[in-house]
Amino acid sequence: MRPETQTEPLAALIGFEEHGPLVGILVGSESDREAMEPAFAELDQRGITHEFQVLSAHRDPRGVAEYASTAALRGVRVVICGAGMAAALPGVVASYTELPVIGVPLRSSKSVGDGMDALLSIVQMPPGVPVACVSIDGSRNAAILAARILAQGGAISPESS
Ligand code: RP5
Repeated sequence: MRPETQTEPLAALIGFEEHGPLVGILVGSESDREAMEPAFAELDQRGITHEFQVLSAHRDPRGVAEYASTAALRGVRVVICGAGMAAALPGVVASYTELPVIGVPLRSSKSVGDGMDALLSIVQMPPGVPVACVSIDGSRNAAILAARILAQGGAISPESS
């Protein structure tokens, strides 16, 4: 019988894998998935393992916190976050992890300024919590940048970067 003081494991750790994927890809909405396809393709082509989750910073802040605070433990080395509109997701993730976070501002039918709302939300992080930012809908570049970061840390061979 478990002692009463034992706490439940964080949901994000239940599927713990020692050699989990190197890149975590998050988006704020299912509607963002298609815009991230170039990132999946780029990472697949380079043989870089990755995982994908839909986690919204405003609809599921607890889920985002759990994911971000346990990602490094599961083997993730870079997190790519795609989000549109007031794109808080990359900044919130960066506040819970010391892993490098790359934000991808996404254009959506509800965007203001054709994606400029998300771009400014991601790129204008206050000092102390850095988020790298690629171009609007620039998920392929996010994947290439992730590969270069991984190569610097020796997580992948330079040929894959
Ligand atoms: C953001 O709001 C998402 O990242 C998405 O780009 C945008 C619209 O989301 P939905 O209303 O389509 O779910 O949170």
